Amino acid sequence: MESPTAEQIDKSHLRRRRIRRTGVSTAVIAICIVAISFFSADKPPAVTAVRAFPHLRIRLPVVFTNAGDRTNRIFVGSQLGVIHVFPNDENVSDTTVFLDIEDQVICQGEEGLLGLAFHPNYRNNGEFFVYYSKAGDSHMSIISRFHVSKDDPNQADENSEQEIMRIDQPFSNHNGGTLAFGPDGFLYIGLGDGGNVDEAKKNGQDRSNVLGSILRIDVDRQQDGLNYAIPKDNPFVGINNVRPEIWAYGLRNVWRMAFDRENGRLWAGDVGQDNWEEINVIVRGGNYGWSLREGQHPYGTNGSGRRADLIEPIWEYNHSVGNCVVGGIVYRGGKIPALRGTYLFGDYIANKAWMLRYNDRSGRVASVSSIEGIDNMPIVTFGEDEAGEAYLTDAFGQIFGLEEVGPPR
Ligand SMILES: [Ca+2]
Repeated sequence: MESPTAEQIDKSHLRRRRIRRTGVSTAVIAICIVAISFFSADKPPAVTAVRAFPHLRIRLPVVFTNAGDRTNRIFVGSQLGVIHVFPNDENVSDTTVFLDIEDQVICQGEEGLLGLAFHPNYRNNGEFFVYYSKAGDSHMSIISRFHVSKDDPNQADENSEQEIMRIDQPFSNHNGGTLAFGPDGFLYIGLGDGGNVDEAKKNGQDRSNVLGSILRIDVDRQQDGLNYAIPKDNPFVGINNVRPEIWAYGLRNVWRMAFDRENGRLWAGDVGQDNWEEINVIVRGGNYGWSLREGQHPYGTNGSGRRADLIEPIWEYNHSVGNCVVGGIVYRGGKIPALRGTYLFGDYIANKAWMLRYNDRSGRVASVSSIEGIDNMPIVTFGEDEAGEAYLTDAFGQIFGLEEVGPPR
C-alpha cells in the first residue's frame, strides 16, 4: 500500500531545491531538512512479528488481554469456551484454566466465546465479563458477569455467572463479540449485522434493534428490570423506537475494537462483504454507513454516495489485498519507543498485518506500512499486556510479539 506521506516528502524535496536556487542561507536549508525528517518520521520503524511464549499453543485464541490488576498476568480466551491465565514470562511452559464454560458454549464457525473484558476496578471487585454463543439455543449471544474465586486469583468462580444481556442472532455469522471498557468505565460491546449475506435483515441502519451497532452500557447499576443501566449521555436516549444502548451504528461485523489507552480513542475493524475492508475511528452517535456503503463506496441497490451523516472509514483496502480485517490496538508500550501511537491491525485471510500512523490534527492517515515476519499466520486478534506491549495470535494457537528491526522502510 502506498504511503500518503510519499507525496508530501516529494513536495518537500521540491521546496528544498527551490530554496537552493534562490540562495537562501544554509540555516534555512537545515530547517527544511529537519522538516523533511519530520515527514519521514511519520512512518514507524521496521517491525517484525516474533514468536512470544514459544512453549504455549492455545486452541483458537480469540482474545488476548490482561486484568489490569498489576499482577502482570496474561489472559487468553479460547473460542471453545475456556479462559487461560499465565504469568507474563517468555519461558512459561503451561497455562492455568481460569474459567471453563465449554459445556455451555457452542463453538462453530463464527460462534463461540468471542469476548472477554476485566472490570476497570477488577483488582477490588474481581468482576470480568464474557461474550459467548449459548449451546442448545438457536444463535443466542450471551454477555455475562463472572467473579474470580475468593481464594485463588488464577481460578474464576464458575457458579458466579450473572447474565447481563442476551442478543438473539438471526444467523450464525457476524456475531461481533468484542467487549471493552472505555475510559469512562462503561462497557462497550461490538456487534455484527445479524449475518447471512447482503445484510439480509437490514439491521445496519435500523436502530430499533442492537445489531449492526456498538453498544455502551453501565454494568455497575441496574435499571428498568435490566441487569445493567443506560448511561444518561448515550446518544439516542429518549428517541422513540431507537435502542438507547447504541453508541454507534451502521456496522457490518466489528471484528475487534480497542480503546487507545492514552487518549481513549476507540478503533474498530469492520469486516467487508464484496470488496472493501474498513478501519474506523468510532465516535458518539456515529453512523458508519453499512449497508448503504462498503468502505468509501456505494453498496448494493440502495447504495449511497457520500453523505454528511455517514462516516467514512479512515482506512480501507480491497479484496486484492485481504478479505477479513482484524482490528488491533494502538501501541503504547515501552519496548519500541518509535512505534508509540501507531495503530496495529491485520487480515485473517491474507496473512498480513500493518502499522497505521494517524494524524490527530488532520484526522487523516499519514502512512500505512507492513509488519514483517507474518507468514502463514491467520491472524485472529491483537492484544496488550499491562505494560502496553503488543501481541497477536493466530488460528494455529501461536502468540507473537513485535521487535524493531530497523529504520522506516
Ligand atoms: Ca462503513
